[in-house]
Amino acid sequence: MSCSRRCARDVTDVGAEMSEDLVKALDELTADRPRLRDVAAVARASVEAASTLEELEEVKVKLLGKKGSVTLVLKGLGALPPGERPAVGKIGNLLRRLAESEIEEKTRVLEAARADASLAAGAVDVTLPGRAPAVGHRHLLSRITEEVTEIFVSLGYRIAEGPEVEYDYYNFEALNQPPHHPARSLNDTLYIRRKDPIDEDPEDILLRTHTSPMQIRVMEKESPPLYVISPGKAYRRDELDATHSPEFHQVEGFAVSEGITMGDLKGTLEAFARKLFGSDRAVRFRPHFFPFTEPSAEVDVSCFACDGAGCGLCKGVGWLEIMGCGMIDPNVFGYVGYDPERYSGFAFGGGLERIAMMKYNIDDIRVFYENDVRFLRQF
Ligand code: 2NL
Repeated sequence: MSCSRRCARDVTDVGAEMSEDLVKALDELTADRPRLRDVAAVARASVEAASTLEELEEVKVKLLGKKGSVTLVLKGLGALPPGERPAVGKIGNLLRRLAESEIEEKTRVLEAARADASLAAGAVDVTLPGRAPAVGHRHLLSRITEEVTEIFVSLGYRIAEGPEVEYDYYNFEALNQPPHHPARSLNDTLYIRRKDPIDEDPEDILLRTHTSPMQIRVMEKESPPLYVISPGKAYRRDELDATHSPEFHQVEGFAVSEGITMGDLKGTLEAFARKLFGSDRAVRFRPHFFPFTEPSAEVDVSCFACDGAGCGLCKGVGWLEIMGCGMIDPNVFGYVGYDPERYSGFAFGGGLERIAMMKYNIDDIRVFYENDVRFLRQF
């Protein structure tokens, strides 16, 4: 911007010198011809007064057009007494050169000004400090999912992900929950109605209630030994409150081979719990019931806030429940075509929100889904 303004001034200065010679000559020649002096003065003043290129064009017509004041001086020569003609002719020519050169100079000045204005209108000031883009990071749930799966990957497991809309067969039946099992209740499960309920049972597809159906799919397709971890979304008919959400995240895993025992299950989950919650954690297995494992247990870690003494986090119990587990029920092996006399295995599962809430002392599950960056950016 400053350059083009400086250039514009330079142009004016150079032009002014050229015009000055013409003005001086005209001044001398028109000393006793006031009308011609006026024509020169008006011509210069009107070029000077033009403030836009459009106005300058009008001035040009008024001075140098067919009926322009300067043109008329030259055109009028014929009507003058012959003795006057050379002197007036000379003045007329000087007038025309002066008008032309002043218009030309002014054109350059106004063009430079117009370029300045349009630059300024769309200006990017490259000297201003940059605006740093806000760099985000992964969501706490994504990080916890990765942290949990990475621990199992380091133990030799592989990750299997699959559909969130499932067949009733994979979600319930093959997991030893037959048609009248209470877990299949409409009150707990989000069934999906098909477009054509005549062809198919309208209630045989649903939003999976856990990620175990994926594990059935892997077992059905492949043969032991298998070590698989399966993270993902799961859905239940829950009202959203501080501890429930109809959409949540789970991680389940299983190991199947020959000779797998409950000792392997305990060692694996102890290693996992200590890696996630700290090497000084105690781990306990509390007998429980799940339809797909027998025997079954719930896994607790000693509360890392109070080290087992009892506090607000563990509600005075000294222990935090992190997941469920058990030895895979022989009936499940029946569904996937494994010989339960030859193979055995264990399985486990837990809610990822629950694990994150315990690890980071979060008391309301809704903060995972509300996308309030004031919460999210702390992790
Ligand atoms: C829970 C219970 C558990 C499993 C999940 C499982 C999967 C297959 C076979 C057998 Cl394919 N079991 N998963 C087993 C025991 C417990 O989780 O309520 N977690 C929050």
